[in-house]
Amino acid sequence: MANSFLDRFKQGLSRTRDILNADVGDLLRGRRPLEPADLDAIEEALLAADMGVPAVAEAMEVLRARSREVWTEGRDAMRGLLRQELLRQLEQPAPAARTAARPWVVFLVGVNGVGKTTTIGKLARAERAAGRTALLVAADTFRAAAAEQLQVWAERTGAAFHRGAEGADPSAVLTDGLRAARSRGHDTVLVDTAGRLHTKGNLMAELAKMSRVAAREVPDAPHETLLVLDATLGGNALAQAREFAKAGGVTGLVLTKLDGTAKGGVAVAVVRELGVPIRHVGLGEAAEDLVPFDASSFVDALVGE
Ligand SMILES: Nc1nc2c(ncn2[C@@H]2O[C@H](COP(=O)(O)OP(=O)(O)O)[C@@H](O)[C@H]2O)c(=O)[nH]1
Ligand SMILES: [Mg+2]
Repeated sequence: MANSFLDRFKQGLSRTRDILNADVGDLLRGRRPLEPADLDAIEEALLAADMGVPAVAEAMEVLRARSREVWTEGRDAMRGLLRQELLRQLEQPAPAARTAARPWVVFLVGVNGVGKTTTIGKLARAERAAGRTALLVAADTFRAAAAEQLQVWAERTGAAFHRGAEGADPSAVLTDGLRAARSRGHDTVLVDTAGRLHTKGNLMAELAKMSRVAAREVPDAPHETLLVLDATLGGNALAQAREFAKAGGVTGLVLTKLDGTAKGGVAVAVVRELGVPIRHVGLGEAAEDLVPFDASSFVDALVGE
């Protein structure tokens, strides 16, 4: 099981890992004490993988401090040190475990195109596989096509579906959806939110309002708010993350499109920046291409051989 995650991460992160292995693999293998120029090369490779300046600076401080001695500890000692550093930066307290709350309400937020709707489809599949019923709520009312796309996922995964009219107030659609979930006894409600609004109204204010509305219908809802970030955007995903974090309430991250990007290091940057854990990683467009995040396998896939 653990190995299959590692394999999938490895596959997904192969382009990011290639940067590190091609440019500095020999240095990390540590057959000699590293010179300042070697350390600069390692730093550059980490930045090229989009780990972000603060995370890289912190890791390099440790590598620089120990580079003169650690290589004598044998093959891969430098790599081990880097691995430890990245793991330390990626590890976050685990989110509160799922309670008996029913329905369990999850919001997915993020800008257009990052993969919110697709991720809901993948999560719906996982809910169904776990033997739970799920209702997908199309609160992205900006485009009719958005609701239709979600409906396709509902049909594909055997989940129930709720939508409002195009251009309807997202909070009103949400209220109706949650009432339907309660009366039909659904286990889980997955809420697809808009990355843009019809009105010039502020998206963050709208999302905050939706949270209040949810709490009125279901105690303590939303139980999770997952911010979806597109790994291919690298550092730009970080800027988006900051905006959404300001709106508050983000309990976890989903990092999509890790397959095929060389910017997988952005995982370290966003966790460090927001202080919330990555919950899932998207490794493709199909329903089964969502993997629970595991920091240790992820770091192995990133800096392993
Ligand atoms: N390669 C890849 N594509 C993805 C992934 N997640 C989503 N996509 C694609 O990204 C595009 C936008 O996804 P969508 O769910 O519509 O984004 P939304 O606007 O945030 O709802 C679609 O073409 C998806 O198939 C992923 O993990 N890997
Ligand atoms: Mg969408």
